[in-house]
Amino acid sequence: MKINADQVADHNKHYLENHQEGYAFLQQQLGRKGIDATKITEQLAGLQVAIPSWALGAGGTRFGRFSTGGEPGSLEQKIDDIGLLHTLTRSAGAISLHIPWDIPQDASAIREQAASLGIAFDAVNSNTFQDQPGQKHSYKFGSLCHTDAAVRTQAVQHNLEVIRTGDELGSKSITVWLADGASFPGQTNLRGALLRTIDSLKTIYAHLPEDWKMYIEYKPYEPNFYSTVIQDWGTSYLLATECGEKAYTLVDLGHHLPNANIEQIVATLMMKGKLGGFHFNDSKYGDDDLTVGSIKPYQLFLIFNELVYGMDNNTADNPPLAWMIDASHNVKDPLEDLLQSLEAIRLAYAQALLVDSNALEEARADNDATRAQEILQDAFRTDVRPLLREARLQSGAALEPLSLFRELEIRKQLIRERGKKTVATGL
Ligand SMILES: [Mn+2]
Repeated sequence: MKINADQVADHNKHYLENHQEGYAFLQQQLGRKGIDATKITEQLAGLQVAIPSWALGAGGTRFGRFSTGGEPGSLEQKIDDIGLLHTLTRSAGAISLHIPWDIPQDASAIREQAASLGIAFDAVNSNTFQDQPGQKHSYKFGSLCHTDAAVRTQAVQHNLEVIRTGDELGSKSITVWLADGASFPGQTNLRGALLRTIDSLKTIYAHLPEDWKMYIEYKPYEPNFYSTVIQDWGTSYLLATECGEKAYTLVDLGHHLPNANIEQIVATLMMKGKLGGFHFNDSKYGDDDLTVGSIKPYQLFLIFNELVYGMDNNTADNPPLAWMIDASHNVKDPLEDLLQSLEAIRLAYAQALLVDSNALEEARADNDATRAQEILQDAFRTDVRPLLREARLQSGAALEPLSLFRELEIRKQLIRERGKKTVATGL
């Protein structure tokens, strides 16, 4: 199914007056503080976030999975779903594929379909955390870190295959996340596993096309519960540095131990020009993969505050970041969930753009912690939703994407087209 421009225009007509009133008021308020609302609106419109192909169906947990109905059963249908999100928001103009869950049968047809919907191919993701049917060696005890060279070779070859697939689609980066580790003390030689991982990653890196990047994702635990080979940003940074200048650290918000200061990690990596990208989600306890901004919106704002600072003071030449949502759960309609996540990311970005960085530096120079907090929270407590709406209006998206999604009864239509008991491929 597709949403046409008339449907968006009709919807916008209904909400326009209310929006214009709210936007004019905020524009005036911000103007008094010397902030140009139109400039922020433009910056917001420029932020495109990639949707992962695995977030379009109900994610489930290891205890069960409850289909939403109308879930995409093929890569073509996944791209169609992202097309819906992009039409509603004009901020979801990219897809991130998981191989082998989403191997295109006809790459040029897929490329064409995506292009017709305004969707680019973001990072491709390799998968050596599951065994695939017909696979010769098992990853039960690791992949790139495995003690058996034959397993490591198989895992390296898979990554090279992922790069080839991505290259056919026009992707420019690969994300490597490993489940490799140990569930019990003594199970692995910690140094040995890391050395073997460095070696395997270097082999993959050597085959990276000239204009590609490699993102190395870290995670402290799960599915292994005693140690993970790439446990934290420091290990990822070490690996990226060992590999070379096209390798970067990727930060997944859920991949930290409780209360980790993620904004500080952002600041450090950007200082070194080694922050590659983001996987957005939210969590209460661990890698919960909940809707972005649903649990800790202030943390998200503080992270964006460091990102904006890093982009404005890019002394180490950090490349443009890859933004991606990496969330998946059991309860909400996955498309509605992604609309909420897209909104939360832009909200945090808009709030961060409001921070008076000169005043903040002055407060810091005076060691005025009270004033510094006031400056940050003044930005955080500003209702920036009119800015987001204006950015959408100008780019031809819906003023209220979630409302339009419901007004058009999109899920009902998807169920009619695809059936009630469909299960998204790969999950
Ligand atoms: Mn991730």
